Amino acid sequence: MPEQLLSVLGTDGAVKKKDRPELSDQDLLLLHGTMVRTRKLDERGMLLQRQGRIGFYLPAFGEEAAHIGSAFAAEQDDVIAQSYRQPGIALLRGVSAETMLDNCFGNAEDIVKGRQMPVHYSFKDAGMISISSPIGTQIVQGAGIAHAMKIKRDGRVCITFFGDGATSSNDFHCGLNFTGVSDAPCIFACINNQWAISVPIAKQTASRSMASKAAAYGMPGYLVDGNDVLAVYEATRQAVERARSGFGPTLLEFLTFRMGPHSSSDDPSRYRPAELESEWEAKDPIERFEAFLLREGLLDEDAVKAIHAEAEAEMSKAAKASMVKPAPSIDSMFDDVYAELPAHLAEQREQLRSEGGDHAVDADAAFPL
Ligand SMILES: Cc1ncc(C[n+]2csc(CCOP(=O)(O)OP(=O)(O)O)c2C)c(N)n1
Ligand SMILES: [Mg+2]
Repeated sequence: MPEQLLSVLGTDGAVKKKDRPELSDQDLLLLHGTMVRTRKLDERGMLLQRQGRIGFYLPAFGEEAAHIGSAFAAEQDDVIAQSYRQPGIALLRGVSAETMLDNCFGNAEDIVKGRQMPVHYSFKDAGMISISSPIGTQIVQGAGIAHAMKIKRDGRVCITFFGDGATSSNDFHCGLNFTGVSDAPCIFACINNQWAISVPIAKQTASRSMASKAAAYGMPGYLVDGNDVLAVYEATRQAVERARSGFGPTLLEFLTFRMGPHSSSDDPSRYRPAELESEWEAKDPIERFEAFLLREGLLDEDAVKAIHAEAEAEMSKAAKASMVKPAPSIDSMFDDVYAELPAHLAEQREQLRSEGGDHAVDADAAFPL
């Protein structure tokens, strides 16, 4: 029944023994550590934008359980087709905060040489697709990736993450319809944070839930408490097992709340009441998981404080390292497009070099947004 909200953790962190997923203490601490590091990375990213050091940032405040808990149920060689609001997956998969911030600065060590927007990461080596800004494109990319996995019978699965707003896109229909028919190993993970910039969920759909849409595509759908990292993990684990065993796709809806602005360019106080924000702040997924870890005796108050301080120091160090790196060389814009540079571009490159190359660029010019 999709309308039943699946949860494991009570708001006080208590968990019924029978519902507890099989995770080792080490796993539980890794999940918690990654959630805290993600929160601190986002705080640092917003700070860097407010300081005018980067042009744009987009945080995932409040959505740490929904994406990190879910990605934790996949193996490292499974593929993630994500949107711009799941930064914790890269951290979970071993990408360093410095590498992520190199993208935000668009500096010389940025993997994509400053050609992408900030927070639009490209971490192929971590099994993650390059993030696109147009809403929903990763849903069809995920469906296609899973279809290829099915043809190759390589035993892998793909999880695609998208927001509630993306369920109104053509790509949502194409991706789910196609996969409902192909039975490819794709998990459709809708992070319902109840807002698509300023559009509330009530104006997004007249459906009872996003999970209920699964019925139309011939796949199971489950509504999961997205602020409950253990429920998110367990629901995804079961969907991954189902997909890997050849039984096809699942639609998961993680109900959560975007605790921060849509991005550094947004001011949510203009369109949503402060009381709603405080209501959801009280349901903070990190605090809820910490209540569980304290109850279980896996952490005490001092250890929690130390984990937060360590994550903050990590992000500060990463930011300091990224911000002093030079911009990509201007020559690099001629790279990667043609195997052999056509004559007219070679000529333009020569002209640029003769005009001073990198020195012709004002590195202090305002960010063009
Ligand atoms: C095709 C398309 N239309 C509109 C936009 C502008 N836009 C950027 S983010 C966004 C909201 C998306 O909301 P949701 O899918 O709920 O994801 P969230 O930002 O809440 O994580 C919109 C409309 C876009 N990027 N692409
Ligand atoms: Mg949303």
